[in-house]
Amino acid sequence: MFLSGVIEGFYGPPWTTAERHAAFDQMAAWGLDTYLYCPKDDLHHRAIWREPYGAADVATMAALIEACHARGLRFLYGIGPGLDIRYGDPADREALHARAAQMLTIGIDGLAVLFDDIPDRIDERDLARWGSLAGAQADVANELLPRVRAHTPGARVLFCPTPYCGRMVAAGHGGAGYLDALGAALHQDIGVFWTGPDIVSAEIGVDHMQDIARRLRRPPILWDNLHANDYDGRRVLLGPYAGRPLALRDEVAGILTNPNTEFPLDFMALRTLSLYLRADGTWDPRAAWLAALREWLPSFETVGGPIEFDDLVLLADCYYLPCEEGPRAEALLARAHLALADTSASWREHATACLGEATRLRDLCGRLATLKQRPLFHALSRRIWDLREELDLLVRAVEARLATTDGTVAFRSDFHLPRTYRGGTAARLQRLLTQHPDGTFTVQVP
Ligand code: GDL
Repeated sequence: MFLSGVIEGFYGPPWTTAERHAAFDQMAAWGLDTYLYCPKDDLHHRAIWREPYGAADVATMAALIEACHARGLRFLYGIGPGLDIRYGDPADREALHARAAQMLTIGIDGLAVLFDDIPDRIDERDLARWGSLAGAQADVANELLPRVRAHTPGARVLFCPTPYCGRMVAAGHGGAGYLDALGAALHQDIGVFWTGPDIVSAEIGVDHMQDIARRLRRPPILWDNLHANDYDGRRVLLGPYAGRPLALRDEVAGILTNPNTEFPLDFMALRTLSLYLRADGTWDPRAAWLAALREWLPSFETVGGPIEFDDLVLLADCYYLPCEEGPRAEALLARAHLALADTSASWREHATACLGEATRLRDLCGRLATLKQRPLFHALSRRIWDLREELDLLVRAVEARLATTDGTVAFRSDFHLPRTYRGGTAARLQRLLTQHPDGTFTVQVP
């Protein structure tokens, strides 16, 4: 049975109950069928995985599961014991079974045992017993399967490996031969998550998935981090579901997206995934994206009147995909480069064109502060503040250049002062090491 839907599986503040209900509404309306609850920062998910929920949390979770079921969706619960589990310890096994039983009692449709983002250590005794980390982890999941099914016939058990993408396997994470050992040891009915060639995969090909399926001895379930933004606080990902051919759907046992931490910014991720899953024949991510963006537009009403569709395209192109800006943002960047650095006879033309577009986008960022949907504004606020600051500086720089006769760029801004602008420890560390397009870093000599 193919699973399609959403993973609440990122780092950072978990969604609120109201946001989860809104996610369920969207999923039901758009034909997505599965929600996996596993926010990294629910303490009971990872840090204190042995401790059952208290009465108040149980009531909240039970109501959430009911709300999910009321929309006809499947509710899976994820638990991540890998930070400190002792694989061979019967008490740890019992703790895990007790957690599973508590969640099954309140109605979950399946349990996901997640071993991602943990040290790939295993103690000597466990290694001697199972021969590998993969063998030990598979044994934990295999032991759960009959218990889960005895409690809830038909419930699913899913598994996230410690190396969960091609790059990790190539680096030997989890130990040599991890995937093959897992494929051989894990019960055939247990589904396995996989994120593609990378943790955040710009592209995922059919050949890649077929190779992983062979090694795992089952088609994986794609845990897609394309729209996740928890690894970079300055960005949100509003682009289309892209970089996956339609034929990929036939190579996997499901596709679940783990999107932006801020739920109000996940409309495009969920909507374009749902369009991809239903597409016939060809998949044009940009066309699907433009259609989805039109659906999202009504959410952008401000107290000062509506945002135009074309404005929203420009804004969303600045927050597109992890490895790709949208075309309007690329055009703006190219124009900004010419406006500041071109030395040909036409630099003034470029500078004037750049001023128009940059000013428009800067002012749009300002106008968004009066969005009527305040949670949407709050989710965007810090990011568009950042963008606005940079656009404001760009406008000042271009204006300063236009005021010269020789086109040099050297100016000061009273609104971009040393230390308060681009200051702080993280920003200063960023300036110390410069990364080049091939990935290598060199030291920036001051
Ligand atoms: C990860 C984490 C996930 C996180 C994502 C993006 C998996 C299986 N685990 O490695 O929780 O949100 O990267 O940062 O993807």
